[in-house]
Amino acid sequence: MGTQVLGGDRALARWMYETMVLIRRFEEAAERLFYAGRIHGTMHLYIGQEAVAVGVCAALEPSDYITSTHRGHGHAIAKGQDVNRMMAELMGKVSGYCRGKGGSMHIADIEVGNLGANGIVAGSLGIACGAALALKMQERAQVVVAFFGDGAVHEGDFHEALNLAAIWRLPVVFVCENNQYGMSAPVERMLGNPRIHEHAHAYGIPGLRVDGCDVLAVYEAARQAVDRARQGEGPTLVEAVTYRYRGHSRSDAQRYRTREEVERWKARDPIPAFRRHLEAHGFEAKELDALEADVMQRIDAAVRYAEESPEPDAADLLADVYAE
Ligand SMILES: Cc1ncc(C[n+]2csc(CCOP(=O)(O)OP(=O)(O)O)c2C)c(N)n1
Repeated sequence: MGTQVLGGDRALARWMYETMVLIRRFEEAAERLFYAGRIHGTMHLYIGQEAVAVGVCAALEPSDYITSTHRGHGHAIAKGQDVNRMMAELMGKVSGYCRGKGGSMHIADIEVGNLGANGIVAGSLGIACGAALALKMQERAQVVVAFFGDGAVHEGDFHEALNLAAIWRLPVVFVCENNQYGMSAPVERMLGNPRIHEHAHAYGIPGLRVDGCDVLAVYEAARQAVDRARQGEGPTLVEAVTYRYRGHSRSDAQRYRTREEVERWKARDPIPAFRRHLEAHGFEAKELDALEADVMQRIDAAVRYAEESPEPDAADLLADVYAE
């Protein structure tokens, strides 16, 4: 039986499933290490939102760029970053992306086009506009995606970025991951118009709303928006409706939501849903099982790599704080 998923692009469908599973297993391992006291500071898990990072990054070329958020592990993995170096960074090891000095919220890799995660809500939008302006001035055909949460829509930066990108027709795609909450604040209580994609209309640009639990739907919307940006037609706001299964960060008692609500969203988990879709379109269960086992081995290897890597030298504490 042949596959009709993604018009028969079996390799892309496989990559999407593999990458969603890789993100999930990476974060489950990070969560275990955190509880075991092996990761310090805080951490914001992306579990539940994997279809957004993967659907969007599947629509990008390797030379395109992304900017990310405090919940950025999924974006980094979907853009092709190395899970060994990511895990080492979380554990504060010298083999990590920032030589162990950045941690969970500061993972970047210019080589694969991730201009960086950062902990400033709405920080990703302005950085994306700056990069997109540079690309436009240099007449390069690349695109920048800014990932951000619903909480960023309350910030002035969101509005300034959409306006500038619109009037300058920047090659940027704004991807809002509406996971329903900014910390403990539900989106309906924080926004006069909680239909976030409609905010695009105020700036004269298209706004799309998509099911963020459906990786193929996210991919289709992202493709439209990326094509538009690449053709010089300017920005699009994509709102992906999704949910985070874990708390805001590792210190969240989650009193603002019910267990029933979480269970309702978990019933729509994007990973088993896509697996069912693949199996209905010609993928064999044993092929997907093997793929999952391989992902688990890569994660186990990443944890070993991080554990066996040396701690940074105290003498390097102040190195790389400023660019020379
Ligand atoms: C400018 C700014 N204001 C406040 C904070 C504190 N803060 C950190 S994360 C967060 C909530 C972000 O919610 P959202 O943007 O929806 O992203 P999510 O955590 O849901 O992925 C807040 C208020 C911050 N880091 N930066």
